[in-house]
Amino acid sequence: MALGAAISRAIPRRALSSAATSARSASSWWGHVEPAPKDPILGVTEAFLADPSPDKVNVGVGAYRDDNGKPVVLECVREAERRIAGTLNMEYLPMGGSVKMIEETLKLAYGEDSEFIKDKRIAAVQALSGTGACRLFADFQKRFLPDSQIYIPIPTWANHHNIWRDARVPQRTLRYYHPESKGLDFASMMDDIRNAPNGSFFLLHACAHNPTGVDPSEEQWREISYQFKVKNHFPFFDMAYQGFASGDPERDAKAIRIFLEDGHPIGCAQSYAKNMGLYGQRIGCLSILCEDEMQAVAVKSQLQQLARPMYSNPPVHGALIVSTILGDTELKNLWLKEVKGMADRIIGMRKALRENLEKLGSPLSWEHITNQIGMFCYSGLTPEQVDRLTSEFHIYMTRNGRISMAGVTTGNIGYLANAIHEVTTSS
Ligand code: PGU
Repeated sequence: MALGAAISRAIPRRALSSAATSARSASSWWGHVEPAPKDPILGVTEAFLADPSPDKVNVGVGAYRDDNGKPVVLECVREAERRIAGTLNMEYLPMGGSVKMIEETLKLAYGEDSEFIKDKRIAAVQALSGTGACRLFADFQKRFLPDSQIYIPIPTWANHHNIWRDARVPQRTLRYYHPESKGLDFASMMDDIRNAPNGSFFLLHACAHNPTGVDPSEEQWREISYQFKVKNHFPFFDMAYQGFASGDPERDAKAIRIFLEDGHPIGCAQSYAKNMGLYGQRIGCLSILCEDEMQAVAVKSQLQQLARPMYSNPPVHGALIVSTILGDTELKNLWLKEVKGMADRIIGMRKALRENLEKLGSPLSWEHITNQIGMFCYSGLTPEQVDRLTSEFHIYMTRNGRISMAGVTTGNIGYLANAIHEVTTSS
């Protein structure tokens, strides 16, 4: 029964105010609700699933596939699940999540021997994967610095805009990508950092920038960090792909380590969706480096306070998997090997896609496919060319021309290259 109908049956009509009855008849409580636009990334998967073609290829969502195009559960995860099964209870976690999982997770971002961890200067809570960590931070920012804004790189993962919009934090643009060179627009980026009001918040992708696959070099990160210091800006790192850029989680934390060395307070969103393949487990961490332990205790308590009315406490299973793997040397080493394996397969596919396009005699340069890193190739295909790939070849990707290299396999690469060649050389 519709909610409106239920209410009007339960309450005598005369008891309702005339305004309420005239404004909304029983059936029109939600009459003003328009269908939401499709999500630019997850909507691609929906369209892919609905396509009956046997040739269809999904290079939309950033989810790793093996060389047969199948989703992967890492061997370290399987083993952790075997160890967990039947041995532990499923009671609520504390509001801030699993202490053990957080301990191990902070080591990945801040370093195994981080003085900040030892000094208990980091306020950290388990989060609903990377998205939840970003959202919790955005809400925290709004609650405690309500007049602040955030600078967001252009382009970025589309959901960043939704997250800070829903947290009601105004957004400013940080120029990042140079379409002609298909590389970093470092000069404009530095200008925007210099021209922002002192003490601004900036969202930075720690590694494997989504969607461009373009990261600043180590030298450039040092310059960025220096300028942040001069301007007293706050860096918030979204690290959704630690391990996917170089194959080594330690190397992929370099940008964060540079900022830490330079003495910045930082915020950091970590996710195990990609690097442990725990997508649906929704397991991640939000951390904020504070001035001292007392401040960290206060900040953590407020993060928990934000989480409590939203989801009370985070889910337990993913946290158990992560802490089982990272807390055991043998399993951790297996994980590191498997992360490297995933990153290497993607790097191999980049080379192969470029070679395939060059062999087809493409007059265009495809060098950027191998220059870019991480899960995505920002191909430079126009929205119209993407539409043709979908309608004529059943190839699904986001309309910004982003190809999830994780979905490219030896089985589909020839077909994909041919189709890209076709839409970029004929109209
Ligand atoms: N941050 C960045 C930069 C991301 O690319 C993603 C996921 C996330 C955070 C959030 O990941 P969690 O699963 O919440 O940990 N981006 C993927 C996955 C699909 C999506 O849009 O959520 C993508 O394809 O861009």
